[in-house]
Amino acid sequence: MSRMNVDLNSVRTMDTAQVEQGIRRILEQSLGVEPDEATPGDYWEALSLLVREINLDRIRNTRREEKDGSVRRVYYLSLEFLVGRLLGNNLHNLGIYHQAEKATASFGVNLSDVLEYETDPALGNGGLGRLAACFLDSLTTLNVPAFGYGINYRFGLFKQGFVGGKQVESPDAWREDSFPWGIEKPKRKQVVRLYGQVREVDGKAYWDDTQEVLGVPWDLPVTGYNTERVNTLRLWEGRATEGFDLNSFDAGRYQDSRFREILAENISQVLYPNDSHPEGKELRLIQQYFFVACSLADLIARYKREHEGWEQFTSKVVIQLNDTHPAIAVPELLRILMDEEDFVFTKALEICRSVFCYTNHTLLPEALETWSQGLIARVLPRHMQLIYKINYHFLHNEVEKHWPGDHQMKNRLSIIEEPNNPAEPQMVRMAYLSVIGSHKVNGVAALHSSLVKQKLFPEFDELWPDKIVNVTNGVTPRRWLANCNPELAELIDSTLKSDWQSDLARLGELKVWADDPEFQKKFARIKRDNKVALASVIDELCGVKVNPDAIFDVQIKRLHEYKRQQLNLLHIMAVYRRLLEDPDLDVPHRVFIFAAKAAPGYLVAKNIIYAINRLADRVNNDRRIRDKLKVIFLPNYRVSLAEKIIPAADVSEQISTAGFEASGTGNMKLALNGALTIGTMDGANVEIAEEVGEENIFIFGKTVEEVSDLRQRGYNPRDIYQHNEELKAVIDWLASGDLSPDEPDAFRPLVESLLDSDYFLTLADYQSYSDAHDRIVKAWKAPSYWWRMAIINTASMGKFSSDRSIVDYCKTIWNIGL
Ligand code: T68
Repeated sequence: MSRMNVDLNSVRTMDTAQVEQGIRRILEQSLGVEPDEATPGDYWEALSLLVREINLDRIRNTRREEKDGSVRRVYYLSLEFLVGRLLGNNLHNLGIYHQAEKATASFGVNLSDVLEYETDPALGNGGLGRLAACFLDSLTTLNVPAFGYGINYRFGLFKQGFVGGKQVESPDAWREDSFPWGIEKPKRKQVVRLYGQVREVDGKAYWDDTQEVLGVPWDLPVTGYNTERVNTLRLWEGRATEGFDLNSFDAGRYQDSRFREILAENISQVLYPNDSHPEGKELRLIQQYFFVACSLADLIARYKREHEGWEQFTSKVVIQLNDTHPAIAVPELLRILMDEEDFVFTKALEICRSVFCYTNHTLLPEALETWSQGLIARVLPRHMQLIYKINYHFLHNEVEKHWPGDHQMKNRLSIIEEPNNPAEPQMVRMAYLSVIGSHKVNGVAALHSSLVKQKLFPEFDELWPDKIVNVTNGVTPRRWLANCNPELAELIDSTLKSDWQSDLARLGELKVWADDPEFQKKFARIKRDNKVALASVIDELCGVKVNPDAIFDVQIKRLHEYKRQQLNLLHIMAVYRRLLEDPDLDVPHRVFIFAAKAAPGYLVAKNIIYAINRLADRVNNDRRIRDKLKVIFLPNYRVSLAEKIIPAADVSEQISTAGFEASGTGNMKLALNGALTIGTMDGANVEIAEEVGEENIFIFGKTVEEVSDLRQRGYNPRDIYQHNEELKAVIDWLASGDLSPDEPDAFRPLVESLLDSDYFLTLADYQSYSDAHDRIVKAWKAPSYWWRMAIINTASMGKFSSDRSIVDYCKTIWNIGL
């Protein structure tokens, strides 16, 4: 039994008076301000410190209960955790949100203003980082003992602004604002070694002459819903080893000690802003090794505090690798077991294989990590030796046994990729290392997992038929419905009278209300209220007034050609032209809302942002179309902005080229909040369509098979351009420079990418996409039909709770009984 026995009735709460007293005490005694002089920021800090006290109590209890070591702990290793703001979420989880609301009101302040004061720790790029945060929430809610391990970056993902419509990036020094959640744990620091060389003496390896840096942990408490358990997210920060190294200084090696300081100080400075884009910097490899080495040393120390010997290690520890970013953990654990604990190689590898599991999040070839052999050999010489050893064992025992004498197969499956050109370096395939070092590999949606088996790792799937499995992603219903959409949560509460927040499948019971005019009215009213709230955010951030009775059509996600914001753009341009041709057109008012950051070095992505902003400028100021169309690009997309957009969305754009979006999780959040999806048969859209029924979703575009057929036949985007009059007109318009008279060639990168290669088949899917939008317009004109669909969408999202994902991981991957 790995769950902690928690008596749910014993979950302690506070009443309003206690919260009020707590706030007053902290204001006066810790912050030194009188309540009547305190700012909303002071209230935020006081309330956060109060919650922190409760969490610290609970974290101690959790640790006490686990001390007997009877449980298997999950260690979730991820370079990214996008946890979002924590105060509101914690108040909800602790069951004291309403008390806090009343307590702050008694001081004359509004809790929602107080919550706005919190900075959003942007320690991730996108879906992968947010998934890690949802999983921590669900692990805790399900009472699974778990740690998240990552890096406490000083600068999170860049802040995005627009200058003249172009993206500009500025650093996000989020920790410079007050952040009471992280607790430094200097006693748990670790020493990490880098560089140096390996000596072998009597068959034993010694890794010497290394540079050392310190990893100091910061702990963030992770609360769950309806549980007293508090798990920990432990984030490492790089520091120089104690003081100034006098020995090196005396020896005249000032350079060395400075080098070490500079290195240590840089390790945890910045999050790499590349989502699914290649990045080959030495510092990134060092970041990966740094947090892996700290985390493994930390979890092994914990294991040793609780157990004698290594016998139980594999039954008490499971380590999930969030993509290949922590893959260096495989040779690191092997190194510890062999060089420090005297295990023989085969036993050590067996242990690795029973504790590691690997989640794949992408099929994009350019996003599959490889490191040059020379770089690893320089930074981590012992690890490079061990990678060769794993590879040799794998190829000469396992591959040889399955495909005797097949040298081509050995080449294909080798962790080391031989270059086509001998002048190029050999590359280490981190995905292969992860597959070979793990006991399970999973994709993140059914379609994606089957493509992982068939296209990415077919030989591994043949060799180990049970290794590759699917766990469809999910989202936490606490943050993504209960907290961000309180009005809808209340309607559901009063309708169902059951705890849907911890059993999301219960939402299914809403289906009987889908045709009820009263229920529809309430559902629609809530959506409208949320749209009014978003309209004021839009006005504040963009200075544009939008009509809350218009269709709010949203595409919010990282900017990438495969996600096809450019398809949305082309279609909006066409809608605008139609309106110019006939301003009396009987169409509903529409607001197209974007939010997305582009990787700073990804020129076409930035070009798409610029084009959308220039179009927005034109459309939003054109009186001829009488406000029938507005285009909004909200700057600086992040978790807290998503929480405002998602409850207000009518239409959810999930329009990636089939076969490219591994899963998507925004698609789940939007449908959960009653938005209708316009989407391709890609990622988890396929499963969403299955759940809501094809009549309640707007599916368009080529399927994976059709995409691959088209490519085989030879795809020429210019054929489509020549034969589709409307599409040709909008592309010509884009190319004409009319939208950017000051810079007539501004959109050439985008136009060229569309007409010359169109790798992501934007043109091929255009007509089908435009037709799907026509179906949306038609549906909107019949409100009872529209709201029926919206309610069915919310009601059908039970499957997409991250609680279900975690239950799946427990059963199929971690061997943890619930
Ligand atoms: C996303 N991946 C998938 N990657 O694109 C999305 N990559 O389909 C899926 O729903 C989500 O993962 C969760 O499974 C990412 O977000 C990254 O952010 C990333 C970061 C660094 C390097 C490569």
